Amino acid sequence: MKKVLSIILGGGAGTRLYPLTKYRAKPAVSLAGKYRLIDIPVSNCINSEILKIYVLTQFNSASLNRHISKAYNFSQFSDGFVEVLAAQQTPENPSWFQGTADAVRKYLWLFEEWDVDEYLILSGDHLYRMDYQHFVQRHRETGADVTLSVVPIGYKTASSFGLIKIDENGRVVEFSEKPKGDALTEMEVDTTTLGLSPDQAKDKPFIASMGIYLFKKEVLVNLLKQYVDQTDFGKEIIPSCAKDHNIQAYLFDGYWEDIGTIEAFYTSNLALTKQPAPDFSFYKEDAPIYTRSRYLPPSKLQDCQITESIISEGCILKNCRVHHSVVGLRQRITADCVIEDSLLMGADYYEPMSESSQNRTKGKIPMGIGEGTTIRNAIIDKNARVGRNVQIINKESVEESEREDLGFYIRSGIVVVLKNAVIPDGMTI
Ligand code: ADQ
Ligand code: ADP
Repeated sequence: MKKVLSIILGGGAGTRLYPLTKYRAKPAVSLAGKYRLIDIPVSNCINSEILKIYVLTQFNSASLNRHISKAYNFSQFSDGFVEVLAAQQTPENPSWFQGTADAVRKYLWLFEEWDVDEYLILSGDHLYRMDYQHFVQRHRETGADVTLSVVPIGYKTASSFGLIKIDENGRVVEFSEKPKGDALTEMEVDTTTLGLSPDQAKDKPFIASMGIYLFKKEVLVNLLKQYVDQTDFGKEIIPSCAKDHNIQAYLFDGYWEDIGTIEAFYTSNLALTKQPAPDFSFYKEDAPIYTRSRYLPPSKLQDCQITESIISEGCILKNCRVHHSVVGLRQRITADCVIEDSLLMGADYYEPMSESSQNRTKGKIPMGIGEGTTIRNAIIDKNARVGRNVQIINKESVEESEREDLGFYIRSGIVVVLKNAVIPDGMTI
C-alpha cells in the first residue's frame, strides 16, 4: 500500500450541502455528533494502510486545517501525512477548480513527484467503510488501467449516478454519467451475474459507479494531459477512457451512501440511531473511524427522556425529551424542550454557566436550546442560540426557503438553522 497515493475530492462549489458549507469547507462539516465528513475517507485510508493522503478543497477553511492538523499527526517513524490542497488563483490559473478532474490536474505536478504505482481518487462526502487493500489487489491482479468501485442500485436513484455495463470478465464496456429517460433504460443490466438473487436483481437492475477510482499512475497523468479540456471524471475522463483502456469494475458489497445533499446527509445521520443495528456503525474496533480527541467530560443528563438517540460528549441536558435525534458535542438543552427527528450539531466551545445567565439578564440569548422549545425534523448547526418557547417545526410544511436574514434555510422540507444563528424567544419556523 506504500505505492498508493490517495487523493480525496473535498468539494466543489459547495451548493448541495449549503448552508452547512457557508462557513467551512465541505470536509469539515460535522457528522454523527462528533466526527467530520473527512474522517470517513481518511480513516478508511489509514485502516487500509494507505498513509499518503491529500485532500483537495475549493477553499481553505480554518476549521478544516485545524481539524486535520490536530487529528492526524502520524508518528515521526511513519511516512504518513494528511495535507489539504486548496484551489489557488495564480496568473496561469485564474479560476478555481473547474471540476473533479481539473482539481487533480491543477496539482498533478505535485502528485507526479511521488514514486507510487497508483492514485486512489476518493470522494469526501460518502458514508461507508471499505478496505481499499482488496480494491487495490483486484486492480493489480487484473492488470487494469483504471478500476471503479461499483454497487448495484435501483430505479429511484439510478439517474444520479454514473452507470456502467460490464462483460463476463468484469471489464467495463460502457459508462454513462447520470443518464435520464431512454438513456437510463438502456443501462439496465442483469445484476444476478454479480451474485444477486433474482429478487434483489429485480430491485437493483443498475450498476453504479461510487465515484471511487484507482488509476495506474501513468494512465491518469496521460489522460489529464491528453484531454486538457476535460474537467470532470464522471462526465468526461472516465467515458473517454472507457473506449481504449482496460477499466475494471470492483463490486463493493457493504453499506455505502453518498451524503452530499442536505436530505441524504440528514437521513444518514438519523439512520445511525436505528435499533438494534444501524446500517453503518461507528462501533468496529478493527476499523475505527478516527477523529480529533478532545478530552471532553461525559454528558450530564438530568431527568431526561431519551429514546433512539445519540448524545455526544460534553453535553448538558436538563429535563427534556429527545427522540430519534443526534446531539453533537457540548450541546446544551434546557428544561421542557422536545427534540424529535433532529440533528443538533452542538457547540465549538463551552459557554460558562455564569456567562449564559449574564447574557440572559442582558437580554441576550445563551448558547444552546432555551426552555420550552420544540424542534422537529431540523438540523441545528453549531453554536446556535435558540431562545425560549421557540417552535422549529416547519409549521407551514415549506419545501424550500432561504431566510438567511432570520438565521435559517429550509431544504427538502428540513429546517437548517445556521451556525452562530440567534433564533429569538417565541419564534415559530
Ligand atoms: P457526483 O457526486 O455528482 O457524481 P461530483 O459533483 O463531481 O460528482 O462530486 C464528486 C466528489 O468530488 C464529491 O465529493 C465532490 O464534493 C467533489 N468535488 C466536486 N468538484 C470538486 C472540485 N472542483 N474540487 C474538489 N472536489 C470536488 C460522482 C460521479 C458519478 C458517481 C457518483 C457517486 O461523477 O459517476 O456515480 O459520484 O456518488
Ligand atoms: P466548525 O468547523 O464546526 O465551524 P471550528 O473548528 O472552526 O468549527 O471551531 C472550533 C474552534 O472554536 C475551536 O478551536 C475552539 O477553540 C474555538 N473557540 C473557543 N472558544 C471560543 C469562543 N469563545 N468564541 C469563538 N470560538 C471559540
